[in-house]
Amino acid sequence: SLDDPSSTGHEQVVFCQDTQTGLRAIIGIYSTALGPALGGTRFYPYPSEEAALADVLDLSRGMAYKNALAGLDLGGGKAVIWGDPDQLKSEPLLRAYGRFVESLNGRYYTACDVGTYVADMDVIARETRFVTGRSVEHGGAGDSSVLTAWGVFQGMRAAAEHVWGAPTLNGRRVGVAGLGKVGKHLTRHLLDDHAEVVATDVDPRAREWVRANHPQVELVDDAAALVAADIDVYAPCALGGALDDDTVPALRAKVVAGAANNQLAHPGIEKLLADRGVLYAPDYVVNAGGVIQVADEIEGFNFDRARLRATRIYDTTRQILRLADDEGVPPAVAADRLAERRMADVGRLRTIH
Ligand code: NAI
Ligand code: K
Repeated sequence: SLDDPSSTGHEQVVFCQDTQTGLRAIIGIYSTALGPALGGTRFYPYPSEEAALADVLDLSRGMAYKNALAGLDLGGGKAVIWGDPDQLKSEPLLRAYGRFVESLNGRYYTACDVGTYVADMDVIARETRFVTGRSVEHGGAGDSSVLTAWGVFQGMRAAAEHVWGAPTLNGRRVGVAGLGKVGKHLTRHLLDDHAEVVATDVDPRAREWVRANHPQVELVDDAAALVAADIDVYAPCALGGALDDDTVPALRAKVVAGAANNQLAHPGIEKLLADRGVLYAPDYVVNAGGVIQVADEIEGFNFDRARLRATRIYDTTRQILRLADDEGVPPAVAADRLAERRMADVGRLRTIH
């Protein structure tokens, strides 16, 4: 609990303040067992410091698991800047934040998250070396949604193989909820694989993009209509909490695999999905292509190398689904076990000499 910080298992939590610029940030380092902690900076108007702390503790832990399963030599961390980015964000504030990141001497690498952008990383980089997700002009990896979508497609192939026997979406009907940066790329991969795509987005511009570029894609009114549609695979690519007590009973798909973070509205949903015979490919496993893309930048960005790493999400997802069957647990539990095993086994090596 928050009353007893040692109970959360984090290595380090750093509170940062710069009164001049209004900066209030919290950097959470869950684990450096596999290497420096990597995770983005969320700039968000939290209602309270307690809410900001709860979020950073949760997100940094999630990054440790995601990075471990992505096969990266990186631990898990995350940062939050508490405030309204529209009002507060400035060069001095970002640079003040960058100095705090630098002060951790490489125990934490930052990147983009909700409320922060590539251009912000370029500003932060004027104060610290420990920042990734920078602009292409600065040697950065650019838009991480490219490999996020590629990785989701790979995870979806593994799930399709597990359920239907062949690692392809050929002939399947796939419902894509959210045609943003990731959803657009994913739609293209699915069409290339000869899937039928049914999609939805609240933004009329996104719907217009589909009509203009992929007229064969069927558009439905909203996510509820997509859930109830006759689809084989459901791919949540909009916001978190897509799978809840209302959507799961209505879901007709046999597989859920998508980019959105935190797709399960609460822990009980896992069992609800399993009881309905729906295979859920854990979000943090299949959406790791983005972090793989920005992590590659630390070595000097090479797109082909990063793409190859993201392609391995197919193997990891397959391994997790098999482990889940063998151990009789939901895929998300199997994923956690695999991540914990790697952190323990490889992390141990890093402490013996
Ligand atoms: P985005 O903001 O570009 O796209 C989201 C799209 O969803 C927008 O077009 C929006 O209009 C639509 N949308 C929002 N609410 C909706 C609703 N209720 N019904 C239907 N459509 C709705 O975001 P992006 O980058 O494509 O990310 C999508 C998801 O994947 C997010 O949850 C994000 O956290 C997650 N993710 C993204 C990564 C990346 O590299 N971009 C990496 C890992 C996860
Ligand atoms: K830990």
